[in-house]
Amino acid sequence: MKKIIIDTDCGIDDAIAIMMAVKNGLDVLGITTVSGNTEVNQVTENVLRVLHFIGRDDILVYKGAHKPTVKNRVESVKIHGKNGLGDVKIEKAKRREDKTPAPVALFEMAKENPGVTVVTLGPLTNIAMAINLYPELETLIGRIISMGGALYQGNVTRFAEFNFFFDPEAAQFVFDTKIPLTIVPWDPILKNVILEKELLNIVKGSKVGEFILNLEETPMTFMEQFYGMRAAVFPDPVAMAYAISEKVAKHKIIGNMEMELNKNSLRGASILKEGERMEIITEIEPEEFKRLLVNTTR
Ligand SMILES: [Ca+2]
Repeated sequence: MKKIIIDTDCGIDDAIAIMMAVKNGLDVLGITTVSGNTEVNQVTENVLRVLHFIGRDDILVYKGAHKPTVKNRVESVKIHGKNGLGDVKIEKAKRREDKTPAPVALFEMAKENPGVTVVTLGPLTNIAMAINLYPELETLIGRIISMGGALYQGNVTRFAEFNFFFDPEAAQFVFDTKIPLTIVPWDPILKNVILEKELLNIVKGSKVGEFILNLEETPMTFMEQFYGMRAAVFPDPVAMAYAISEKVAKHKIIGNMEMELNKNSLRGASILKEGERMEIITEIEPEEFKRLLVNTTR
């Protein structure tokens, strides 16, 4: 079983990604939480509840950063609702998070499992902080698979995608390390939507499936308003799907990304540059993604 650590700002699509990891047989060593889609205390609560829902109260959860590295004006993302899960209700877990802070836990898990893959579903605040505290992480982490960035079109500003926009300094900090890096940007995700009609078929007759459908209700309304179609969009699950099966990437390029850190209208944009620093997924294989989503509902 492939070992992974998940770092998440658990909103709607993070919840689906976490369930996807577990249901497709990844060995989830632990989950670290970070502010992003919602505030870190709520994020932690959401992760505990999602794990409880799928009967995995054994996976330890570690709370991480409350704020981005540099104070940054970020509008709250209405799409994720008051509780970060589109206000979908889910039973409270009977346990709390572990007392170890996320960056420390990241180091300890990587030390015990050198070569481990870290899948990041939120801003990179915890990861940057952990590497800053424990530079050995540069050789202990085998790969980071990160949902973040936009090549041509953002989802927060015209140019910037939410995760990297929320903490661009942390993203740049991670880019500047030697850890092998796979970026799953917003652009191919927006082309990999599943129409409501098809989603209904995929999730039919399953408790997890029904939960996925309820979670996707708000994003589908958002998609309808902005793109004129009721369709579900899966940013974090696509990154997780790639951790499960590389076939999910139909096309990827080798290149570099640099974060715009200046306080101008481009702040938080990820600028594509020539180089060999990272692999960037540019096209998704829809059938492979759907196969893993179907497994998630079983
Ligand atoms: Ca997320």
